[in-house]
Amino acid sequence: MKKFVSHFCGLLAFSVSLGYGQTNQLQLWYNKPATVWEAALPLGNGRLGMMPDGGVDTEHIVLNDVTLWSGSPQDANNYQACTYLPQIRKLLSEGRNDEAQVLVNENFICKGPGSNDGAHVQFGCYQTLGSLDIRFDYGKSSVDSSTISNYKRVLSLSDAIATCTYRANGINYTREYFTSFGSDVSVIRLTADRPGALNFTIALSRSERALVAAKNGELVMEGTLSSGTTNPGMHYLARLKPVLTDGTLEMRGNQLAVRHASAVILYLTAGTSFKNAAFRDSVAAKLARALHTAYTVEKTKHKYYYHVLFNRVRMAIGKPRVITQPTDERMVNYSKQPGNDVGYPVLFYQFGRYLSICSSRVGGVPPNLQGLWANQVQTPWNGDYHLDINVQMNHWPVEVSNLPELSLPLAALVKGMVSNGARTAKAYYQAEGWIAHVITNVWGFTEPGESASWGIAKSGAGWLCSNLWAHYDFTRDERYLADIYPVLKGSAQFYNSTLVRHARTGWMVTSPSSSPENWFVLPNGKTASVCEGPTIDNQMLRELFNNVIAASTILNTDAGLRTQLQNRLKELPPVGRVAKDGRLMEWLEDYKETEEHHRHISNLYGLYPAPEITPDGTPALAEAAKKSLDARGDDGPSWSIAWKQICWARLHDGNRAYQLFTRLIHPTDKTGINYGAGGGVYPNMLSAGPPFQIDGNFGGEAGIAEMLLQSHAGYVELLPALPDAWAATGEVSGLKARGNLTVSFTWENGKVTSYRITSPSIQKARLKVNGVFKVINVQKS
Ligand code: FUC
Repeated sequence: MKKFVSHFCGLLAFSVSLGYGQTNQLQLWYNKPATVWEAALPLGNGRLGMMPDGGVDTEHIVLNDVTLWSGSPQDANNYQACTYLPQIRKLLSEGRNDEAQVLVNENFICKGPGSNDGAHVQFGCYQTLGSLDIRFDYGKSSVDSSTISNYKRVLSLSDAIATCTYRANGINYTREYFTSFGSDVSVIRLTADRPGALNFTIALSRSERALVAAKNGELVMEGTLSSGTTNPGMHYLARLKPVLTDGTLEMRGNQLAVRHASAVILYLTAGTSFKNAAFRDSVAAKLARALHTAYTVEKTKHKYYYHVLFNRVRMAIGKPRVITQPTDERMVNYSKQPGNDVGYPVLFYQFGRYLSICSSRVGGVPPNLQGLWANQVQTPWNGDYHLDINVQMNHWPVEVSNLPELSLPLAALVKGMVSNGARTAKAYYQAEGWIAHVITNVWGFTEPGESASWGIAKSGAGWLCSNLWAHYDFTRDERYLADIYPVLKGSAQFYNSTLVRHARTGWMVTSPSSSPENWFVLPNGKTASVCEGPTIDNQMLRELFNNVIAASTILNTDAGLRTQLQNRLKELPPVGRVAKDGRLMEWLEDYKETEEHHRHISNLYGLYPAPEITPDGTPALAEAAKKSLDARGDDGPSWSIAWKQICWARLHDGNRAYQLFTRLIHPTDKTGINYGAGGGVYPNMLSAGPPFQIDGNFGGEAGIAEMLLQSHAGYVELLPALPDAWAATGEVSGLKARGNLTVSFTWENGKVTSYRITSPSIQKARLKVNGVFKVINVQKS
């Protein structure tokens, strides 16, 4: 048992006794192969991904490269749009939103098809790299999953390694898979315990735009995606090289055949021309490096680099126990009786951390709607970056879960949007700064989407800045702040220079805008979504302006802008406004929404992620937020359920947050798009919109962290929303709080029993523990 005791700091000395070494806590495991993609196990090294299904006669492995996008950079700005702006604004100020909406649709959206059918247009689409299929030949006695024994397929979150083992015809077969954080290659090692018993063919394929050839004992697959124009799009290359201990390797057409081997290692790597003209050389170099590294060394390197990130946080709820049920059965049992398995939320939490590490890396692109795991050419919503919650939610857990460097790919993406966003600001608003609307891609798209109903929402850019600020707020890294400051400043400048005075109230508001994807009924009975100053914009603006004021003060720059923003803050609509029915208003007017249970809860932006509504600071608004949540209901896609979970955590209602979490992770097999009720997780624990969308995993993970630790209200609070089901006993170590604090604590019967807070800098911290406020001297780490 691992045990360490820190210096005394309040209450009892902090000690951790997480029994991970002895149990199989951090594993997903199954006693049968995956028969659907949503049961296959996701592996990734932040760039390459693979999802093996563990098949017995044929192993089907979906392959990914996180940079593989069709499309190309474009200018879809409508430079005439700004001439319609006065008219659109006038109609809105007169309450003729439905007419304004028609005008927006005609003249104020992007040019061309936008994101519709992304794989065939310039917007583009994140795409699967293809598949690796291994077809086994077991000799005369045919074998399939019904005639084998001892089948087990495992994903170890502790090591980011998957295995598959079974016994057939008296022979034990094993496969071990990892996408190496060492040489940046995917590795699959196959063995049989009877010499020469491995016989299989290997094929690479892709449903379009692929040339596959077997040459020099390798498989090579390459192609060029559509750019959406007559020019060629992104190039890609995948190379697979088997290394045999014995037996023979033959080339058969465009496949390889392994005969009579006892152990074979497949090395596969891939690359794309995305920001890398020399990608063929990189692929060759990575493959060569892996081939010159002993397997055990490669595996050790892989684990080492993974552990550096993964091992920072430990968590246990209840006493660790040996898990006897396969994960798919465990999920079903959990959803029936969650109280019986308090370890399952920890598995879900750590799975989220695993998914962050596997789907993004410093220097790369952020996780998209499916992280980096996609099995289609035309992925749902183009597997893009949605800015009205999804890509931001993908990053909600990374700071608190002590993976701060995984915020940086998002910061890089946003920096890359600024120049196009400045063109969009000019084309539509004749404005300073930069703006992006609801969707973006790796090509820097910032124009409004192709339909007014969703594409004109204005909160996306400011919301991205909220994520960028969070990395500073958690780490207090001033070099990083200086680096992203121009992005925050440009965003504030855009909004500040485009606000208009609201006729009835005199407040300064955005126009035109919308509350993401939601519609309302006008007094004339017509419906619209386009409006002035939706609540989310006002909450986001206050957060952004305050952050820019703070940043410019820290960096000692732009005093003039600071004063302007300080004055502007006084002219924004108030923090929140309560409607006649007690709910927090979503729009400036007390409109009724057309869809009572709409999935977005954008009027609660000020509750989470922004810190302006708190039970202690704004109790009346917190009550209104509760009413809003109750009225919207608990259902929705996983990301929506996760957002509600985290909102209840901020409202300090642990039991309600827990109820939402339990709903979020109910087992599902539904894969057809459902915007309304849905949610759930697939057998492989990836979350369902449906279809598979990774934001529910990250949102649920962030929700668990928020139930245990909060630091947004000017102090660190331990166990702010602990549900009764987790109260008995638990411990966490290595979570992060704002101010570059590392926080560890234990609890029993709902009370914190020991804690330790450290930081690299000498500082004091305000702490709320067991309901008592105190100021502590933080220990130097
Ligand atoms: C937003 C959501 C949808 C879906 C899509 C990718 O538009 O409203 O539910 O998650 O993003």
